[in-house]
Amino acid sequence: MKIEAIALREIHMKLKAPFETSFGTVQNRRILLVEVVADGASGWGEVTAGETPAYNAETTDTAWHVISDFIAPSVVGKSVAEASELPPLMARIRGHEMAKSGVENALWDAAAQLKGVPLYKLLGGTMQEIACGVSLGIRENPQSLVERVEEELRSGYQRIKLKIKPGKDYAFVAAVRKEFPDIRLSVDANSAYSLDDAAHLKKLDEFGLLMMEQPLDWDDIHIHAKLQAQMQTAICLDECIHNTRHALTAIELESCRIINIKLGRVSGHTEARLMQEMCRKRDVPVWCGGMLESGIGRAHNIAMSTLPGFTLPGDVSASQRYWSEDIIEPGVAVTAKGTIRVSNTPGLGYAVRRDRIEKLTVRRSNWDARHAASEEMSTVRTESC
Ligand code: OSB
Ligand code: MG
Repeated sequence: MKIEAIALREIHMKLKAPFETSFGTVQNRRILLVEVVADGASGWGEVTAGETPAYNAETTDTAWHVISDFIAPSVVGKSVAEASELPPLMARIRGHEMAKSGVENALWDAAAQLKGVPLYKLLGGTMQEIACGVSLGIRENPQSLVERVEEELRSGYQRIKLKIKPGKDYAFVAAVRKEFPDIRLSVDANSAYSLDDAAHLKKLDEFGLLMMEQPLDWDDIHIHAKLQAQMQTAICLDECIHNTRHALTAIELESCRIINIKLGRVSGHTEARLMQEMCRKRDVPVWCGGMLESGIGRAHNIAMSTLPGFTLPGDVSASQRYWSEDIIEPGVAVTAKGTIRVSNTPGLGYAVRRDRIEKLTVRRSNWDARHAASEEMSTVRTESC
C-alpha cells in the first residue's frame, strides 16, 4: 500500500450534555479526523486527545502540531505491506500516541477496504457482538445519579461506571448500590487521589465493585501496587498504560488486575492488539475505554473490542448518548441486551458522512505525494481555514 495522501481536519461537535470528570468538564469537543488515501482507498481515523492536557499530556493542538510537522511528512509517499508496518515509521517520535493512533487507524480502515473485509476481521477479531457499558459523569447529588443509572439500565447497558472525585464518591456509590444491589458497577477516579487516601478508598470495598479505575497518579504504576495490596476491589489502570511494556510492568508489579485499553492512549490498533494478547496469556481481563469519540473513533473501538482478550463490557455506547447527529451512518446502536452487533461490511462498517464532516470542519491541512513539487520536497502541503 502506498500512502498517497493525508488530510487532517479539525471538526467541532457539541455533546448533548456536559461530561464531568475529576479533571474537568467538557461539552464542546474539538476533534481531529485523519483521512489517509492508500492505493486509492480512503480510510478514516480519529485523534482522541482532549481539548486540555488534563487526562494525559496530549491536546487537540499538540496532535495537530505533531501530525502536521512530523508524522505526515515522514509517512506520505511511503509504502507498507500491512498497516502494522506503520508504527516503525513513526517510532522516532516520542510519545504523542493519540496523534499516531489517528493516522495508523485510518490506514487500517483503508487496508480493510482494499482487501474487501471488515476491519474487525482484519484485526483478528472473533466476536460478532460486543458487550457495552456506560461511563457516567459526576453529578450534583446522589439522587440525580441514581436516576441516570436507572435510565441507562433501562436501555440495557451491562455495566455502569461512575466517575468519582474526593467529596463526590462514597455517598454517590452507596446510593447507586442501595438502589441496584446486583448490577455490575465500577468507579473511575482519573487520578484524583493519593496514597494517603487509601483508608478512604478501602471503604468502597463494601460495594462489591467490578473495579476501581486509575485512583492514583496518572504516571505512576508502582504506587498503584501499594494500594492494590491493601484493597479487595480490583484496580484497573487507564492513564498509566501507553504500551505493552507498561501493561507488563503493571501486571508483574501487581499494580492492577484489569487493564483498560484505549486505542489513542496506546498509539493505535497494532499496539492494542499486542497488549490484549499479552494480557490474555496472563489471564488479565481487558476492556475498551472511550474518549467521548465521534462515530469514527467509536467504529474503531467496536472493531478492537471484538478481539478475544476483551472479556469485560467496554465504554462503547450508542451514538445517540453523545450526539444529536453523528458523522457516520447508521449511528452506533445498542441492543436491548446491551450489546453492539458488529457490521460485516468492508472497512469501518459504517458509512462516513462526508457532507456532515464538511459542515463541522473549522480547519484542514493536506499532504499529497502525487503532486510532489521537487525532489527534496516529497510532499506538497496545502492548508486552509
Ligand atoms: O477515563 O475513561 C476515562 C472520557 C474522557 C476522558 C477519560 C475518560 C472518559 C470516559 C468516557 O470515561 C468514556 C466514553 O463514554 O467515551
Ligand atoms: Mg478512565
